[in-house]
Amino acid sequence: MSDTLRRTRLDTAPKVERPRLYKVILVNDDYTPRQFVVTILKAEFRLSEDQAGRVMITAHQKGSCVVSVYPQDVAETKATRATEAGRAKGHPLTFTTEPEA
Ligand code: TYC
Repeated sequence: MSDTLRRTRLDTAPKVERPRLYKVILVNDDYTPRQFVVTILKAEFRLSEDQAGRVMITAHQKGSCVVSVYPQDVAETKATRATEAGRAKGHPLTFTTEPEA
């Protein structure tokens, strides 16, 4: 390798940016049973019973609640799977995603 190339590489600061994270958001509705929401939060997002209960009640009272943050593809896959699990049982339960700050 030429000196010119070597110097260029050493002078270049490594640009390793962390991928942007996406929030998965639980949206309240008037129909999905509370216990079903908790079950989905535990199964799809690996929340404990306590965490799932708190996230569910926050969404119920405030309209929505951040469940967790993940890289974009993971966030979208989990939101879709969790929403479809509700649809499969006839519930309007909805999870959305949005970029973190
Ligand atoms: N509001 C629902 C009820 O009273 C429970 C619920 C909570 C549904 C949170 C969705 O994201 C939700 N049965």
